[in-house]
Amino acid sequence: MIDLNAYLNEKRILIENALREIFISLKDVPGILKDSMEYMLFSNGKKIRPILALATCESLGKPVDNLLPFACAIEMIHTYSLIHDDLPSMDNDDFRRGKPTCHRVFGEAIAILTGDALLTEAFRIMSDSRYTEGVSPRIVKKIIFEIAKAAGAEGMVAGQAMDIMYDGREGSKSIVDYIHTHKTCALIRASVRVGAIMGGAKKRELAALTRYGECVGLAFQIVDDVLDIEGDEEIVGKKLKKDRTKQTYVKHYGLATSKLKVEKLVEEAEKCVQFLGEKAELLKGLASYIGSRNF
Ligand code: GRG
Repeated sequence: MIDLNAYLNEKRILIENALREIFISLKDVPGILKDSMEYMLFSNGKKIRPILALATCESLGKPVDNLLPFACAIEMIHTYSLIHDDLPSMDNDDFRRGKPTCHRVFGEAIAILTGDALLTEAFRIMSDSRYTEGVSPRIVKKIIFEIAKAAGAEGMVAGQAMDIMYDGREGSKSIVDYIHTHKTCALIRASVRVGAIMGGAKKRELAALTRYGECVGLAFQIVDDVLDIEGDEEIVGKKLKKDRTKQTYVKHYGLATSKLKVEKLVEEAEKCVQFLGEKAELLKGLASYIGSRNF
């Protein structure tokens, strides 16, 4: 039996240490930018995306050493998205991860630049031979493409644009589905796929793991919508009940259906990884953790 909490802690430390190494290697960065990058990168995030990547690779029986820089890049892109999402021109949030948001501490211009720096550095790391030495160029290219597609104008940014455009409007089920699958799901799905690619997944395995990623990605966002209504601000670490004007799953499907949908998605995710046999336990555990999180 896997001790999931121990696994999550162990991997969080692994990712944080790797991020620290990357951060320390950045020498010629203006003080305020370095401070703001450090403030956000080492601020108690759950690291669920890089953990999903590592867990997928491990479940396929492959070591994660070569994957670690890519997992860090995913976390850096996620962190940039949170910084920009919190800006006054976007969600205008004062708290994130239980602390004042980046722009509240460093000002709006530096917060924008901190996001820009994290996004750009993520792609530098994935293409820097110092970090990718042991990986074939074909796999490196495949992974960079996967992450770029998920984070870009057809992925996370598309979802965020629609989220903003539909703020305060009636919207519809198909709009909320679009927003969730792009804004949140795309990067989570890509994290699983990157782990699968590095783990040498065969075509059918990759397809099953992709669906697993879609299920946990959507479940993750619906839980977020439920937490906005029912969560505890202290535990979640940000201001809640802020999504009333937004396109949320709860708005269009109701609270009970939203919770049921999460259960169904977790069940489907668990079925998707049955092919792993005993090795499925970890990904099943992560799916259930995502479906039942309270922060
Ligand atoms: C600015 C391009 C751009 C995109 C922003 C992801 C995102 C898109 C915005 C975040 C808005 C939000 C709060 C969505 C709910 C789901 C979500 C992504 C929550 C934050 O992710 P966690 O819980 O964060 O993994 P931690 O703090 O644990 O890293």
